[in-house]
Amino acid sequence: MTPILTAFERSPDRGQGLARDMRVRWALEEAGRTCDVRLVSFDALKAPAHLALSPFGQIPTWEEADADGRRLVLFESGAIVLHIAETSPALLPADPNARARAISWLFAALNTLEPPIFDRDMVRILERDQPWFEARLAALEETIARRLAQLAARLGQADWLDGDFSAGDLMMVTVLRRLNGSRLLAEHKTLAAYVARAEARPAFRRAFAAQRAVFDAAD
Ligand code: GTB
Repeated sequence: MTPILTAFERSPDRGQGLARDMRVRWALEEAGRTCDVRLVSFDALKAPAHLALSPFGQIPTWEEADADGRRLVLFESGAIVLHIAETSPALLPADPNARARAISWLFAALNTLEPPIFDRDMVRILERDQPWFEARLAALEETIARRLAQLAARLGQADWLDGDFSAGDLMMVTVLRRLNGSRLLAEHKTLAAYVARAEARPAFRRAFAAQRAVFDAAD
């Protein structure tokens, strides 16, 4: 069975590659693997068939069969990327300590950077008319600025966060891309260059083009 990834039938990001199937598509490209993509409408996300895959009614999900034909269903983009990375030296180093550090960066991207960065976008889209809008946005941007300064300090002049490119960098860049074009990212030239370096990878470009083609076909 070819693995199946679910993605938005019509992504609200209009093909910018910000939906969370993008990180799975990119990981697959880095690993030299393919999958089938099943597109899901917003209504179908909350229907029983999709809820059986994703308890929260979200994309992405992942279905595959192992060598014994047992079916594996995964949800949560971090778990899916880690699952793919575990079988690919292009995404996780063989050395156990380096591997554990790369996984730390993957979790840092998801748990420490992504919440305020994602919330900033959601507040700007959904809460602009609320009386708390300015204060909430300022608080989120202060948190993001602090985290970016800390991340930039650790990256220094290196190309990647810990040695070779890894799933940790992949996840971090998918999160930082939400800040492309913002003052928050531009203030850290090394981080902006880090994102651009990752976006120039052939695997990223192929994954980006594939998700973009979905949006263009639906437009
Ligand atoms: N923690 C989960 C993961 O990492 O997999 C979060 C998954 C998630 O938030 N999925 C979103 C979803 O299915 C799509 S990617 N949302 C539907 C729902 O919850 O009902 C997030 C996203 C949201 C909005 C935009 N946008 O507006 O551009 C882009 C991406």
